[in-house]
Amino acid sequence: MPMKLFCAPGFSSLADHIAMLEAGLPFDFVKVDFETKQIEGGGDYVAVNPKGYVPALIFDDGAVLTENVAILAWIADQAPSLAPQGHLGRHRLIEMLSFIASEIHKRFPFYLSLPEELQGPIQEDLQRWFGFLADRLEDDYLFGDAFTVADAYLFVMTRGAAELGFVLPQPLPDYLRRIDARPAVQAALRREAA
Ligand SMILES: N[C@@H](CCC(=O)N[C@@H](CS)C(=O)NCC(=O)O)C(=O)O
Repeated sequence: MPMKLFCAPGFSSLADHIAMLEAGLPFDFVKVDFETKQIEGGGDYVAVNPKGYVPALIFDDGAVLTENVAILAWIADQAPSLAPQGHLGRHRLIEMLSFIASEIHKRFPFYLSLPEELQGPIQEDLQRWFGFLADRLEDDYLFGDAFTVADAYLFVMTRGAAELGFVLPQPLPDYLRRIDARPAVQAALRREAA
C-alpha cells in the first residue's frame, strides 16, 4: 500500500505535495475539507491527525507523521538532492524550515483572525521576514542554484501572501514565478484543483 499524503487544496500541505512529487516518491494524494475535516471519499480526518490540521503523511505500516517541518525533512532524507549540501546541510535545512514555520507560516492564521484595522503590526512582521529572505536570495533558490524542500515551503507562503495582496520585495516575485513554472508544482496545483 503506498503512503498517503493528506492535503487541503491550496494550504500549506501544498509544500509537502510539491516536495513528494519533486522527490519522485510514490503516494496517494488524499483531499481533506479544511472546514469540515472530512476526508474526500469518506472518513473523519481528526481520526488520522487529532490536531485536525494538514498535512499528515501515513506510511504503509500505519505510522502517521505530521508537521510541515517533519514531513519536509523526511522527504529530503529520502531524496538528498532536495536538501542543502555541505557542512551543516541538514541542519541548515531544519533551521530554514523552522524559521518559515514559526516566523512566517504561523503568523498568517493570526493575521487573518484580526479585523483589518488591527492587522497592521502582523503585516509589518510578515513583511520584515519576507524582506529578510529576499535579501539572502542571491541565487535562484534559498540554498543557491538547487531547489530544496525549503523552497517548496517558501513558495507556498509567498503565493499565499501575494493572494492576500502583500507587496513582496524583489526578488521574491521572480522567485515565485520561477518555482510556479516547475513541472512538479504545476502537477501538484492541477491535482489539488481537480
Ligand atoms: N504546525 C502545523 C500547522 C499546519 C497548519 O496550520 N495547517 C493549516 C493549513 S495551512 C490547517 O490545516 N488549518 C486547519 C485548522 O487548523 O483547523 C504545521 O506546520 O504542519
